[in-house]
Formats: sequence, structure tokens, C-alpha cells
Amino acid sequence: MTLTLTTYDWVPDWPRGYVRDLRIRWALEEAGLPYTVATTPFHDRGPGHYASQPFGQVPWLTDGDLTIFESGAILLHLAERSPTLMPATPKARAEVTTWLFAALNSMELATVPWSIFKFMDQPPDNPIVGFFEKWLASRLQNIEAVLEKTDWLIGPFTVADIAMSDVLRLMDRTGDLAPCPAARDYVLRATARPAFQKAHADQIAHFAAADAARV
Ligand SMILES: N[C@@H](CCC(=O)N[C@@H](CS)C(=O)NCC(=O)O)C(=O)O
Repeated sequence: MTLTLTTYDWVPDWPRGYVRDLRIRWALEEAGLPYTVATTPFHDRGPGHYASQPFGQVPWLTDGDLTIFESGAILLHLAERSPTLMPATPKARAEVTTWLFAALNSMELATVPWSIFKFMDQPPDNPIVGFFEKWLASRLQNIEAVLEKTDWLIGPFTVADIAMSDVLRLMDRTGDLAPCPAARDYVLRATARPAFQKAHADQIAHFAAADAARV
């Protein structure tokens, strides 16, 4: 099995440490699967890029002659290959899949529009911003209630925790997880894992090397 993860050749400073190839690096490190990293231009997204990722985004993963895009699909693909990422029992598999989708389709669905407004520096009285803040606050309240009762979503750490903590991590960056101590502790617990630390350091080093190559 030859695994190649593709990310951008360079990105500006602010997304560094948060580009979604990180969740894939993290899963690969947790699973101990060997992989290489390839790059695609950030500025010139040509037909080759769209052939692998129809939305012109990253990441994507090739596994032999398979190409998989969407970070959730990639995480699931890797989880199928590693009991560290997803225990083999039908119950655990169903729970992991459920929480993986919940991370992306219930939590990230709310955090992405919120983060767009946040980084656009909208005035706080903008009613659309208010709507999204309220929606996100309600989702946070729901996940806080779950995380108050458990260290990891299904019991043991799984790929669902990679997705969920990575989604919540973006909010922690701006201090917006402060009202949710259980979610905050969860992010701290997840990001203290050696596999996260390695994945994060590798992404930072990848883009730093790109800066060095540009001068
Ligand atoms: N749903 C996609 C989202 C991918 C995504 O938003 N990628 C960002 C980097 S983290 C990107 O390529 N942004 C550039 C763009 O959308 O043009 C996934 O989870 O893989």
C-alpha cells in the first residue's frame, strides 16, 4: 500500500497548523502507516488539481490506484485499515461512522460559516453573524453535554475524535471554546497526543520550507 497525501505547496500564515491535511497526517501517525506528502500549487489550480479534488481544495489521498478526496472520506478509508482508528466490532464501527459524520456535518457545518464571519471581522451587531453565533452556541452546548461524560466519543480514542477535536480546535484558537470547559479539555487532551504533535509540527515545517524556497 503506497499512501500519498497531497496538500498545497504553500499557504499564507493564518491557516498554517489548520489546513485539513493535518487531520490526515494525524490519522496516519496514529495508525503508524507510512506515507509521503505531495504538493499542488496554492495559486494556480489547474485541471490536474480538479481531476483529483473537484472543488479545487485539499487534501486528497492516493492509495495505490485509488484517489480519495474529502477529509472525512479519507479518514474513514484509513480507519478501515487500522484498529487504532476504528475498532473492528460492528457496534464500534457504527459509532465511529456516526460521530465522524456528526463532527463534519453537524459541528463543522456550524463552525465553518462562523469562522468565515470571524476572520472577516464583521461588526458584532450584524444580524447574520448573530444568527450563526446562536446556531453554533446551540451545537456547542450539545457537544459539551456529550464531552462532560466521556474522554473520547465512543470510549476509546478513534478517528472520530480526530475529526471532532480538529473541528473544535479552530474555535479554541480564538478563545471561543472558553464557555465549554469539557470541549476545551477534550481539545487539549487530543492535541497533547504525540501523533497530533508530530502531524502539526510536520505541517508547520512543510509550509516554512515553502517560504524558504520562495526567497
Ligand atoms: N470538505 C472538504 C473541505 C476542504 C477544504 O476546505 N480545504 C481547504 C484547506 S483546509 C481549501 O483547500 N481551501 C481553499 C479553497 O477552498 O479554495 C474536506 O473536508 O476535505
